[in-house]
Amino acid sequence: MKTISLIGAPTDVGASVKGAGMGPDALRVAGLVQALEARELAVIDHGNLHGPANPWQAPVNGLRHLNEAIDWNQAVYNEVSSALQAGHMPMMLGGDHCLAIGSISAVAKHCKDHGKKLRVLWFDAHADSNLSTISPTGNIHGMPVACLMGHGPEQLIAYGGYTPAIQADEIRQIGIRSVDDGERQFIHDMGIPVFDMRYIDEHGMRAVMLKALEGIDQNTHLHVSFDLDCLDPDIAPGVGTAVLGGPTYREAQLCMEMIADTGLLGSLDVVELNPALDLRNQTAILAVDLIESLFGKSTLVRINPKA
Ligand code: 6HN
Ligand code: MN
Ligand code: MN
Ligand code: MN
Repeated sequence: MKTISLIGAPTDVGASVKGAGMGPDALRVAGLVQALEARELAVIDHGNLHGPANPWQAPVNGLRHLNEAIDWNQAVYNEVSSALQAGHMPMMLGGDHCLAIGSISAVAKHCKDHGKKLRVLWFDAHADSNLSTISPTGNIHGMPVACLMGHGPEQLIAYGGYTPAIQADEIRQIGIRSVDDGERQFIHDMGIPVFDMRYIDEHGMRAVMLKALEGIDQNTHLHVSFDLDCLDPDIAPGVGTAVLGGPTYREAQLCMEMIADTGLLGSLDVVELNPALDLRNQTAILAVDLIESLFGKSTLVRINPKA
């Protein structure tokens, strides 16, 4: 039986909208543990990590709450690393998306040490590829992809003891529709593969997922970094930085189902849930529903999906 390690990281230090720190508990209230157990998974809920309070300060040198972000990511890095070492599948419950720096740094180090190929699927409305010099906000949740690729404050780019944590060809971004000008240039210069909403509109989600999963094999560790603001705000209003025009319920389900079919999921981040902005916890309930599909719950009537 697979064991899932739930790791709550209740902070919004990377954001400027308050509330993402309540995300882990809202997911628990929405029945995450029971839903996973119903998938015949063993679940160890490690509870919530501890870290510095959010000082709600303005950015300094283009970075808001740098020291707090460093500490939270170290805590996430440590806990995700020990889950992987124990042979468990870490599921990091955010918290804002800056925490993916610690989580994915741990996963990348694990893959490096075990000779595994890494493929990160980054579901997001945003590119999260800002630098302190180009960010319009200074919010570190807008910077994790750049940090993971070696561009960021030195304490945020080397958790695993080497830098960059990941290469451009190890990540695919899906659902993007809000990109700052500086980010656009950075993504282009780095060669990060992006399936933006226009691409999804024109090619369809199935074609996108087939492409995003191209090249994986039995030795691949799939990491899903799921920013819930990827979803259309009509179905997922409980996020801090909502952007119109995201994937529909069925498109999101198809993504999860196609990932489940690979059998290669190795780790997961669920981030940016903001219960303070949600309606009767509906975004958390939707997240749990999608996570069930990610772990193989199927609505298929056919016994052989390929038939
Ligand atoms: N997220 N591009 C904007 C910024 O402030 O850098 C928005 C970032 C949102 C980040 O949702 O994880
Ligand atoms: Mn553990
Ligand atoms: Mn994000
Ligand atoms: Mn986002």
